[in-house]
Amino acid sequence: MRDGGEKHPRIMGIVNVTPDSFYDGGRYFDAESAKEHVRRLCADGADILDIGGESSRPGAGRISEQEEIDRVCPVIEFAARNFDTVVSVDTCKAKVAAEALSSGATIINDISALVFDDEMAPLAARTGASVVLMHMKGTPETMQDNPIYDDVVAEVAAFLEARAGYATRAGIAAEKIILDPGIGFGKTMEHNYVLLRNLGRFKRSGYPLLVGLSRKSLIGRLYDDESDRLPATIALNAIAVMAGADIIRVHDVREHRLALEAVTKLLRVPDGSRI
Ligand code: HH2
Repeated sequence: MRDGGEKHPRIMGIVNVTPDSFYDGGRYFDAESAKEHVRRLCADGADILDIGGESSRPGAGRISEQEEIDRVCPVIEFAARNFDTVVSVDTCKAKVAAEALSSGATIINDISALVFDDEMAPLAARTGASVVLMHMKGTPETMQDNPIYDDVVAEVAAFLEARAGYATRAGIAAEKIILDPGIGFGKTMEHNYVLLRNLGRFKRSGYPLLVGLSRKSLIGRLYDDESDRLPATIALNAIAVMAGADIIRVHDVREHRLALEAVTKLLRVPDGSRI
């Protein structure tokens, strides 16, 4: 993720082919509007598209593998065929991931960090796909039931390092592994902010770091109006990039692309001073 020591944060644009995602559920549920969204995000400058068919918000309906495949694969194929953008599939199911890879995805974004499906690690090892390993406490159904940690940063870091160890033992190359502290997945608002303040801890393992905080409740609780979440999303993502995030996962690609122009400029000032 580094070029000659200079930072190039990547923007991962979210494509939710779902009826019930917390922010954009239903907006891109039919294949045509999802494809239109892909076109838009590519034109806006997405480096990666993360295409998912099942919402992970607490209380969202679970769907079958076949339904998930039917939702995501036509959109993945469209994105991979028509654009240079890297395509990621947001799934915890190995059968869905296998079909997605055949359709042109090259990253498996597994919010269970290869825990939910034993076939996921061998699949990634066999195919050479990259994997995002994300921390979640419990499952999407249980994760927000009073999450408690003694030390949230140490516990999330230990979990991610253990999962990276599991992945490499399963034959996934170290350079294919990306870590993600899982903002909003089994964390209170306070936990989320503590994790964001301590992103540097996750860089110690040497793997690229992905942060997904776009429009989530850590921001939403501060504002009454849904449309007021974007400025804070951009501000916190800029801070995440300053703290070492290599990939930011966002709904609003154009706005982040514009904001990162200035942030990247700031990061590259060659005067050697620390911020
Ligand atoms: N957040 C969501 C989904 N997938 N993957 C990673 N690696 N990191 C995240 O923080 C992350 C993720 C939830 O956001 P969204 O996709 O917008 O909502 P929903 O799960 O309701 O579809």
